[in-house]
Amino acid sequence: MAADGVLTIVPTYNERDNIPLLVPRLFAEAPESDLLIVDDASPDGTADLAQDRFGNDARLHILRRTGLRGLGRSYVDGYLWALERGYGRVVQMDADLSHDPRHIAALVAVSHRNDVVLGSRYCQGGGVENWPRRRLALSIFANRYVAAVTRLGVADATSGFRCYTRKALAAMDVRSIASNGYAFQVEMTYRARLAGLSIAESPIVFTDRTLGHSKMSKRVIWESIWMPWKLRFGGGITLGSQK
Ligand SMILES: Nc1nc2c(ncn2[C@@H]2O[C@H](COP(=O)(O)OP(=O)(O)OP(=O)(O)O)[C@@H](O)[C@H]2O)c(=O)[nH]1
Ligand SMILES: [Mg+2]
Repeated sequence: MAADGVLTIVPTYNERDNIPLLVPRLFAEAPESDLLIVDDASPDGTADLAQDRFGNDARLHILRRTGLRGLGRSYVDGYLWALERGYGRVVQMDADLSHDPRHIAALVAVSHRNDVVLGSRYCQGGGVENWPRRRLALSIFANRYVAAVTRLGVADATSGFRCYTRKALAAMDVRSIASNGYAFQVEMTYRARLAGLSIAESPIVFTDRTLGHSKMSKRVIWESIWMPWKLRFGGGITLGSQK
């Protein structure tokens, strides 16, 4: 890995249908990027499957988590893994083919001028495909809600397709993040603002998952309702520098 290399982090939980499609697409679209799959001991054997199929590619790394499952904790473990190994940029994306690896190059390019780049569905050129109307309405509402409460000034604060520079991750004190679902992305954006980092949006077209199952839960939705208020009025987030 080059000193200023790119690491793409993909959290997985029961994604054995998607991983065999995603990994080759990702390496084809972003050949310069290493890939870290952060798997939460998926009962369907996602991590073993990834290892068996793609383990001979030196760009692939698998972080196998044990203990309590959690999307937020998985991202944080991935960021720390990247910081420890000296990567210069981290891209993060979902495994379910909602996020198209063809957008990685633009996210990385924009990150040369900005500390944080959000892959945005709700900016010029961005969009959503195949989402049921109800799901789209929920996402648009969620983003307007977050924007009104947090005053972050971004169009897509809940997007999970992003790029962070090393400087950004180090400034955001990621170890202390408590959120887990969509609120995790919002809290990361909020911390970026708090740390005075520059945030840009780059268009992505998001496609609804067709294989595997969503892990969105009631708890995740509740968390995304109250977390923006907590961030604004009682977050008590203080950013210590990390590395
Ligand atoms: N490591 C880890 N990954 C997870 C966990 N929950 C979800 N993921 C992964 O995080 C990504 C996003 O999860 P999804 O279930 O697609 O959630 P979503 O995109 O909000 O929901 P849908 O729009 O319905 O797909 C996928 O790659 C999941 O496999 C978890 O607890 N641990
Ligand atoms: Mg999804």
